[in-house]
Amino acid sequence: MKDEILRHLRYGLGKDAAHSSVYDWRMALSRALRDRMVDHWIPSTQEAYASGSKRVYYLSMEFLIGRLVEDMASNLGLVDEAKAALKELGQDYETIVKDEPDAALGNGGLGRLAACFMDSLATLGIPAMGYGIRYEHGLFEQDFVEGQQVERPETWLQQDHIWEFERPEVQYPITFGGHVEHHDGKAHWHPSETVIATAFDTPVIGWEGRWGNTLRLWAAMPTKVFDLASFNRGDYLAAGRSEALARTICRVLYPDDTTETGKELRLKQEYFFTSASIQDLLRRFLSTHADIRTLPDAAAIQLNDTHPAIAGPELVRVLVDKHELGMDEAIALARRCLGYTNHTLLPEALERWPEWLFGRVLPRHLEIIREIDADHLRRHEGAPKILDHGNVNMGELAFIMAHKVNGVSALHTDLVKKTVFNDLHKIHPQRIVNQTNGITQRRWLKTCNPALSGLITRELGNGWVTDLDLLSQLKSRTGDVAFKEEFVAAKRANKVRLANWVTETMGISIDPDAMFDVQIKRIHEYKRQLMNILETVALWNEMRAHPDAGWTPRVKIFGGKAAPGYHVAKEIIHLINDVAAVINSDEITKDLLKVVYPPNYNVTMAEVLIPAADLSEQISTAGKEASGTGNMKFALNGALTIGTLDGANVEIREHVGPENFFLFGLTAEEVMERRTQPGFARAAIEASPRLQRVLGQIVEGRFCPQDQGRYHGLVGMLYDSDYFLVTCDFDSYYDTQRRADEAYKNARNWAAMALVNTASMGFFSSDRTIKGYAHDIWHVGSRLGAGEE
Ligand code: DL6
Repeated sequence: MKDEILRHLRYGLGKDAAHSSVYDWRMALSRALRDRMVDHWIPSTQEAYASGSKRVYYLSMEFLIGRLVEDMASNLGLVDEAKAALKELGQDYETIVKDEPDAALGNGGLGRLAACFMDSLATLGIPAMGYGIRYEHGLFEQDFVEGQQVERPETWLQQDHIWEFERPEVQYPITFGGHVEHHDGKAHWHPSETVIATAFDTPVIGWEGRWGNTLRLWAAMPTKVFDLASFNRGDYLAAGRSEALARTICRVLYPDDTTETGKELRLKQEYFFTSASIQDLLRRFLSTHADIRTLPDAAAIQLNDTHPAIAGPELVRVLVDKHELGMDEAIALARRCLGYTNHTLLPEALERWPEWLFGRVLPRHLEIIREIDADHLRRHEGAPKILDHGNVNMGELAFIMAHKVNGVSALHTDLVKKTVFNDLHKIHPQRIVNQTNGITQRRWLKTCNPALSGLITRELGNGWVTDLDLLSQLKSRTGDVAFKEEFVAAKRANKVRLANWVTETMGISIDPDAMFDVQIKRIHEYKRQLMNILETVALWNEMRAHPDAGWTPRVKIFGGKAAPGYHVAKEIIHLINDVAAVINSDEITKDLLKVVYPPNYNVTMAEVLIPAADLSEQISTAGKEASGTGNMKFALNGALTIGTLDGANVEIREHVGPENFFLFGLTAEEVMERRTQPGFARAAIEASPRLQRVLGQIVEGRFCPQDQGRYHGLVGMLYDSDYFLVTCDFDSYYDTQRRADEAYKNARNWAAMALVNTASMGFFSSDRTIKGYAHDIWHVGSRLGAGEE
C-alpha cells in the first residue's frame, strides 16, 4: 500500500512526498484504493456479462453518496493497511479522510436511500447499475448570517472526483422539442434540440470486495462545441447556444425534494438522464440478445420516485418507433420491466406538468402517453387518467406503466392504497406492495461508529456486517453490567468527540453528560422542527423558574437545510437560531440547556451526530413522513426515539418494543379527523397555558428584541391554520419529553433500553430491503459464488 501510494503520488500527481499537501496524499491514497476496487469490479462486470444474468437498473435523480475514501477502504478491508502505510509516510489517515468533500448529489432521504441500495446490491452480489446525473453543483452549501439561511453554490467538481472513470466512448444523443410527422404508418420525431449524454462510471464495491457494480452518472455535452458560422457572423449568443443548453442540463441539483419546480429545465433533466439510461441498457441488452421481446428477462428497471417516470413512454417509443412493435405489445413489454417506488404522499411533491409544456419539450412522448391512457381506459373503464385537466400526471404515469408499485414503510404503503392511488389500487389490487426502507450498516454503524462497532465485533464476530439480524444476540446482554458499561463508554466517547467538534467549530461548550437530543433532516413544516423549538422554549421557561428542580441537562441539536424558496422553513431556521442565541447566553440555565445548530448539515455531519445521540427526534405529523431512514440510523447507534406513529417509526417501535420508545401524538387517522374540526388549533392553544406562554414570548419579540414583529406571521399561522397540528400535539410532546428526562436519570436502565434499540435493528438493514425488492419486484438473484459453478 505504501509503495502504491508513493507511485501514485509520483506518477499520477507528479509530486514528491516532501512537497505534497493533504490533498495530494488523499488523491494518492484514493488512487491506490481505486486500483484495488478495479480488481474486484472488472471480474464482476465480466461475470455479469458472460452469464447474461438479469440486471437491476436503478434510475434516480439523486445519489447522496457522501465521502468515499473510508467507505471504499472499509468495504475492501484495507483500513488498517491504509492507516499503517500512511503512518510510515508520516501522514495521518483521519486528516486525509476528512479532506474529502461530500458528493452531495441529493437532497435528503430519497437520495441517501439510493446510495444505501447501491451498497447493498453490491454486497449481495446482485448485478446492478445505478443511473443518475453528474451534477456540476450538488446540493447548495448552507451558511447562517445573523441566524438566517444563506445558500452558496456547492463546488465538489472543482477538485478531481478521483473515483470515477470518464467513458467518452459511451455517448447518446438526447433530443428535445420539434414536431412529429406520421407517414408510412410510422411516427417520425423531428426534434429541434440535441445534447449528448456522456457517461462517468464510479465502481461500487460491496463488502469484502465480493462483487462490484457501477454507478453511471450522465453529463451533458453539446453536439458541437460552438457554432463557428454564427460566431463569424458576430452572433456570439447563437454560437454558444448548444453549449449553454448542455451545460445547464447537468449544472445543478434542484434543491427541493418536495415541491414541483414547474421548470422546463427540470423536465429536461429528467428526460435527459432517463433517455440516456434506456438507450444504454438497450444497447447492452442487444449486444447479447437477438429478440427484444425477452427484455423483461434481462432488465428490471426501478424508478426512484416519479422523476424518471418518463422511462415508460421512452421505452415504448423505442420499441414502437425503432423496433416496430405494436403499441399495445410495447406498453405491455415495458410494463414488465418497470417498477415504481413512491416516496411521498405530499400533494405538492407529486409531479405534474402542464400538457402544453410537456408537449413542447417531448411531443412524441405526449402522443405515446395518450396511447397509454387509451390502452388503459379500454381495459379499465373509468380509470384515472395520466392526461387530466391539462396536466400530465407523473404519478399516474408511473403507476400505470409499472408492474409493481411500492411504498417505503408499512403505514405509507397502506396510505398509498387508501389515498393517492386509491382508484388505481382498486383496479390493480395486486400491484402495490410494501418494501420498508433500510440503511446500510456498513456505513451507518461499522464506519461511522468505530467505538460501538468494535465492541459488537469483539462480542459477536463480524458476521453482523452482512447479517444485521445477528445483533439480536445483544439482547441477552441487557443485564450484563460490565458489557453495558462498555456500551455506555462507547456512546460517551462519541459524545465527547461531538462536544469537541461543536466547541471547535461553533465556540459553544456542551456537556457530554447532558442528554444529546438530535433532530437532523430537511427543514419542513411536516417534520415539525417548529414544535421542537417551541418545546425547547417551554422547557427553558420551567428551568429558569425552578433551576434547582433536578432537571436532566439537555443539548438540543438541530441540523438541516430548507429549500431556498420555502419561506416558512427559512423562518423556522431563523427562529431556532434566535432562540439558541438567547438560551445559550442565559446564566441561569447555562448548565442545564443548550441549543446547537451547526450549519450545512450533510452526510458527513450525520456520521458524527448520529453515533453521539441519546434521543432521536422523529416527530412528524402522523401520515406525512413516508418512512424516514434517519430514525433507523439513530436506533442502530443506540439512541432512543421520541416519535409519532408515522412512517417507519411504527415498525421501529414494534421491533424495539413500546417500552423502549417514547411515543406521543395523534395517529394518522386522528390527524385527518382533527383537521375537520373548525378552530382546532386555537382550541388547542387555549387549552395549553404552557404553549400560550411560549407563543406570547415569541410574538412579544423575546428572542428578537431588535425586530419584534419577526415571527408574527409564523405564530399567526399556528393560530389560524396549523395544517401540521403542532398545537394539537404540543402538550403530549412536552409531557413525553419529561418522561424521557426521568428515564435518562436512571443511567443503567437507559443503557439497557438503548442496547435493545441497537439489538433490534436487524430488520432495518438495506440488505433486507434489497432482498425484498429482488424477490417481489425484480425477480433477480445473487451472483455471489456463481462464477465457480
Ligand atoms: O424513501 C426515502 C425517503 C423517506 O424515508 C422519507 O420519509 C421521504 O420523505 C422521502 N421522500 C422524498 C420525496 N421527494 N420527492 N418527491 O424525498 O423519501
